[in-house]
Amino acid sequence: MKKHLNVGIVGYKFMGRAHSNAWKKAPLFFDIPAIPVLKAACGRHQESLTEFAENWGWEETETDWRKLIARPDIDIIDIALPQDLHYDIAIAAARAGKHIFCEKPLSMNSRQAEEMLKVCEENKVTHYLNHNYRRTPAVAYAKKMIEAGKIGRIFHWRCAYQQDWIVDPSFPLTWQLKKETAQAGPQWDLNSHAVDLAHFLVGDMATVSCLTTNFIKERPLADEASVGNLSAQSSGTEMGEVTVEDAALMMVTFKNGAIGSFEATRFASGRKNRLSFEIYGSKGSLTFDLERMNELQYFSREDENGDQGFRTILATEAVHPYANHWWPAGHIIGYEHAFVHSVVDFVKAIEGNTSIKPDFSDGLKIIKVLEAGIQSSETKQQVSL
Ligand code: SOE
Repeated sequence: MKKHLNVGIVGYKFMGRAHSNAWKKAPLFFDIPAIPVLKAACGRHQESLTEFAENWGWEETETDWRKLIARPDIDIIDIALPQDLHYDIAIAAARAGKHIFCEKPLSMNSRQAEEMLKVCEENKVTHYLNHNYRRTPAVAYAKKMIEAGKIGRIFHWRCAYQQDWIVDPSFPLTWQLKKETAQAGPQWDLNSHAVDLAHFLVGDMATVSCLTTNFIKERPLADEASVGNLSAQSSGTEMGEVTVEDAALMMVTFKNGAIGSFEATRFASGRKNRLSFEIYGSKGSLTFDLERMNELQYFSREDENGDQGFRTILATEAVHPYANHWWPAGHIIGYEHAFVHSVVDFVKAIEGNTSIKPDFSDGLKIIKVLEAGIQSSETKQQVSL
């Protein structure tokens, strides 16, 4: 019989559900060295927590994360919470020798991120930061194509992460719109993913220039109980100040000589969760759009001159990372699958005593870029990393 790894999850909303699904599905579709057990779910409100735990098959519940971490039967702490709650839990979990699966963005600032990384390293626990999009087959295949030299020297990275869930001024002031809980707006929430992908596919950055803006300065206060999957209701007519930016535009230089741009917004009407990137190199180009996440567009300068043009790669063949564990070629996969792939690689890393990317060191590097962006937008100066 395979070894079991007991998971304790903290958080039971959007990411709690996405992670629960991943812990359950991973051993069904992948042959992994240990079986994750959905041991205990933790949250503050017993009634909704119990409902969540029963629905997803978590064996037990805890309403205090400190108690969850103190339990000797828990091997992994899964932090499926907003970023203002990561630091204390990650530090305590690492000190207790638990492996950590943490939602992005890593932390509120680089000081916290440095400490989180240090304590994980001191306690030799496996730490993973869930930038799930790296493990989309099409994106993982893009990385392989770049490594195989098919794009050549990269000149341009062009990325836009666009959503539209707060265009309506009556959308309430949820935790994502307050500096004390979110640190920043799309710069943290969305550009953290985009910067992770840029690090993964292009490389480290040298300088950052950034412009941020705020379109709606005040919103009705939120009824906290109603805050769900990017939806929420207001609690009445009382208004509160929006203390994060609504959109961020970054321009960067990479250490390898490439240049890049990042656009992150929650004000792009009609764009629900559109993370798109374009990479232009000396031998060819690649483009990706999360709203068509099974596809990659590839242009090769080495094709016959008359035949040249962007072609669509449907990343569902056995040769595409992770794809052969799911369905026959052409039977597409979705948003939740990358979370499953993350769990698979995380369990392999724990059992193989190796690290997994992105980890807290990658998270720290990302936070430094995001911070440099905010600094640049405030000072109107380019910032060197
Ligand atoms: C909200 O903008 C959000 O849920 C992000 O927080 C996630 O990381 C992203 O994957 C989808 O959008």
